[in-house]
Amino acid sequence: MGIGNIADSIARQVERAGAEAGALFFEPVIRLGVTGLSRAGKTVFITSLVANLMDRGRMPQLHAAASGAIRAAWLQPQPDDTVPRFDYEAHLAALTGPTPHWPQSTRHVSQLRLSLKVQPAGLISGLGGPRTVHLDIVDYPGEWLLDLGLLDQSYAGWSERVLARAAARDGLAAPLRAALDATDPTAPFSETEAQTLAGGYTAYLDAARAAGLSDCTPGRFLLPGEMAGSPALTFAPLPPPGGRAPRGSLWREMERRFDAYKAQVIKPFFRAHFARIDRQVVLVDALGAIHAGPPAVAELETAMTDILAAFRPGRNSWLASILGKRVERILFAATKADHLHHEQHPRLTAFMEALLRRARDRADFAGATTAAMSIAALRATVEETRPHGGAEVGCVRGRLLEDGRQAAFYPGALPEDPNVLLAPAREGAPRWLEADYEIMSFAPAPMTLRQGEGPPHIRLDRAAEFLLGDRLG
Ligand SMILES: Nc1nc2c(ncn2[C@@H]2O[C@H](COP(=O)(O)OP(=O)(O)OP(=O)(O)O)[C@@H](O)[C@H]2O)c(=O)[nH]1
Ligand SMILES: [Mg+2]
Repeated sequence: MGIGNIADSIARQVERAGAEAGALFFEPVIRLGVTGLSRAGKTVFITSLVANLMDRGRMPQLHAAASGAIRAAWLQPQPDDTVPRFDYEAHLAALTGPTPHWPQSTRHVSQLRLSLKVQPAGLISGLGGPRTVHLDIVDYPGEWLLDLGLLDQSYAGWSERVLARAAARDGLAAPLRAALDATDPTAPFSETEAQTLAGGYTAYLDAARAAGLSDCTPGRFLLPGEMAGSPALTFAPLPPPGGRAPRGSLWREMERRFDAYKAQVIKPFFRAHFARIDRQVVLVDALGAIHAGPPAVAELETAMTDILAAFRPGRNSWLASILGKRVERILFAATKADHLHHEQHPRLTAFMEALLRRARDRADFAGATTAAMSIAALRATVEETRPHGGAEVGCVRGRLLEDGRQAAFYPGALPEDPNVLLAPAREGAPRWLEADYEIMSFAPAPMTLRQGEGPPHIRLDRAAEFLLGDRLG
């Protein structure tokens, strides 16, 4: 028997053994968490990623796709029976149908399993035959990560912090403050009053979020899901009672509900979903924050620091005790980069890096590899160059969301040095002095997808390579 035949024969045996053992015992699972604050682009990201992993023609920078190592990709029932399935088909139909539109906002955690048949190239790795790698994608709101910070706060401490912040948000918090001024925390508890106060506090959080502000705890107030109206979600911060509040008072019941929120809302989420994640992408609408102004950028920086705290095991002893494994890779992606001509993308990435630097400097990611990128999960624009103020500037053109008209758009030049944005934000400037940064909402462009191609994107393939590439080789 020649060397080649021996190799073939071994290969066949290994293949058979591998197929049997593989089917029975070992099919690796990658659990990819996708998070970001509300409207950051999570649903569009997951939909386009899955579509582009199934039809890989637009994924040249994902090596396993370009080399042909990924032989097939298909959706499977997910392993977690009690988590809602990510509604991939409906979201894809929205984005790529005859009248393309953005998907609905998401109210809860959801999950999807994509299975990949992978046949690595090369003699040694080829011996084992194709193997199946399962990719479990979990979509969850970044606001829920912010809640981690509540675990080591008392109700009194949380109330004080929240009300101090509300005091700095003049106009937004006026109705809430008026309601609280008229409230006696030591008065006997009444459900009607609790509901009114919780409603007022939620309205304040909604207004803060609409103004582009990021710090909006408790995260579940904005996205209550099936828990809407339950006592654990019906509380609000109160001014200090001045001494120990009596039993049966408003303060004591609010305090009890705050503790119930921690035990029955926050902890179960971290245990069931967060603790099992291997790879994480944090999506950030950096352009939206820049457009909203320095206060929004300042809040975004704070929120990112708080979000990153969740990836810092050891800081929170409860979290450290439930973590089954470490998150190995974390990608911070500025989304919606198709609002900018590509010549500006490096500046957006530099802004992302600067935004995260403080948080990263403080965080010990325990060996996790991190990266920052600018991406568009679904490219809704094309680029063009136009005269503007005596020079040629790079614009983008697309279909406007409000009236469907085609329009070219120049968002303003992002500074080369991100500190031009971060310094005024940190110093509390109310608005940008130097420039204005516009933003326009584009609708997804009508498209005819060619055989084997997923929806158009910007650097989704690089994002996938960073997040998954090493496990698909
Ligand atoms: N131009 C452009 N807009 C995008 C892109 N991704 C998201 N958007 C815009 O951002 C909005 C929010 O995107 P989603 O994917 O629904 O965001 P999300 O994080 O799932 O939002 P919630 O479920 O509400 O938390 C969309 O409705 C689009 O207007 C993109 O790649 N390009
Ligand atoms: Mg969503």
